Amino acid sequence: MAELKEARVPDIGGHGDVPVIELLVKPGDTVAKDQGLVTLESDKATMEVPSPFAGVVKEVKVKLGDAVSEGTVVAVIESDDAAHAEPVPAPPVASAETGAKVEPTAVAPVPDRLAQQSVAQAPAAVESGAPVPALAPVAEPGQPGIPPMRFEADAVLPAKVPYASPAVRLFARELGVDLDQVAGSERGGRISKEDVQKFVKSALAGGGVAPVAAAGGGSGLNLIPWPKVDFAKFGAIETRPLSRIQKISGANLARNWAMIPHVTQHDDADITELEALRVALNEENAKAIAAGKAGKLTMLAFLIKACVAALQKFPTFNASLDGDNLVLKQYFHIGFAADTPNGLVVPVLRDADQKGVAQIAKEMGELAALARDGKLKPEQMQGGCFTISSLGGIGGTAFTPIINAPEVAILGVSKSEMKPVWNGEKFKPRLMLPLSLSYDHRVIDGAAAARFTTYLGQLLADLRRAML
Ligand code: CAO
Repeated sequence: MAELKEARVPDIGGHGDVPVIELLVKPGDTVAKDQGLVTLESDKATMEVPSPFAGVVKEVKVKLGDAVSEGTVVAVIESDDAAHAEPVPAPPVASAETGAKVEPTAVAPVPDRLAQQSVAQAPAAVESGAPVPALAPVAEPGQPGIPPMRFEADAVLPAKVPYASPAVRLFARELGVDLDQVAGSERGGRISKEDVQKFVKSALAGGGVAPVAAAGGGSGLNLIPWPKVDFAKFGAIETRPLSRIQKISGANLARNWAMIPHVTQHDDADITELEALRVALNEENAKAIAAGKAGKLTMLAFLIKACVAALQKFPTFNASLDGDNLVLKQYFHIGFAADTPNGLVVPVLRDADQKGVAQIAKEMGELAALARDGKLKPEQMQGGCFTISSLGGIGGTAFTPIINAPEVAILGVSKSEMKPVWNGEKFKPRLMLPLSLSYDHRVIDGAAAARFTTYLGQLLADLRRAML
């Protein structure tokens, strides 16, 4: 007799308010006992919440970004224990990907299924807005005492997600190996550590490279391993672990730098009048700002407004590569790089085209505060179309920002400075703002980039142009 039962978060080692980073099931799905329902991410690891019983998912009670603790209900499952409780050994099933017959394999008991995974894997995808691949079962096949369970590769592995344990994924990541390129020798095409080692040996011997699939097609990187140096041999050292954010953003930055052909176009914008207007408006509103009734207008808020106008004029900058297609977005969500004690994050300000500068400045202040406190939700870092990275409050004359894939351009802003500018008759002191626009040369050519920065400069010199 079927009955509705609640699946709750089990003991997760005392962690509380752990965010849900992935939903592994949806209403209507049939789940086996111990099958993952959602993935959680603590400071140190990701883990799946297993279903305590077999049945059909009636309701998923959490959504992406929700914070859960031990006992939180994640799903309601219609359980028919008579029908589902004892998974029976299943006949081999065909893998849709390979067409090969896949033998039934085993899954680990509940504690082992709380799979510890490198934080650099799934969260990186969360931050970039990409879908997070489901975790593969982590138990070694043939482990004693574990009942065999039907393994349906399609159900467990989304298309093209290589089948490997978290430990093997971490190992491959450390060596810079793309698991998509490694043939798995174990049952069901599962990739072992030895498979990765073999792949690296073969690549080093010239028998093959470790190509990295690019968004716009495919390209190959034939990298030698990272140098291993015993620094202590040369003097005193201190070893500090990277923060979680540093690991995530580092992996994203390395991929973007390696896979996107970057070019950076530099220009200076005359913001003499704009800065005078900004200062005047802030003075007018000084009392309201001091009382917390109005937000301070920041240069970055004006820049966002000007960038939206430039993106509207040059739509290929508000686009993403998707295989052989360019996806042109009709919305304008702008990311801005924020420096936090734990590292770089990019909050996204939504629908900037529909907001005034004061509203943009207010929302940016709120997002920057959340970023500094480490309280940004995943959805507040997703969906960006174009990013601005401002180092203007710190210093410098120019830099090369790295594109935030799958976006195709990013604007770097350095410190404005009074400079003598020739007006055709004489030098006049003008406040000049250095702009550094990095763009994906597969999508944008140099002439378009020069037109974009020139137009942006004209807008910043006279924002009335944005109304035309
Ligand atoms: N030129 C000169 N001065 C500037 C300026 C510019 N381009 N931009 C800002 N300033 C000045 C402001 O006038 C302000 O000065 P006052 O306090 O005297 O008024 C001060 O710098 C702070 O400016 P702000 O409050 O407007 O903040 P911001 O817009 O500069 O920065 C934020 C906000 C969230 C972007 C910032 O805190 C930050 O994190 N910056 C670093 C981003 C980063 O790390 N980028 C690199 C990514 S790649 O590693």
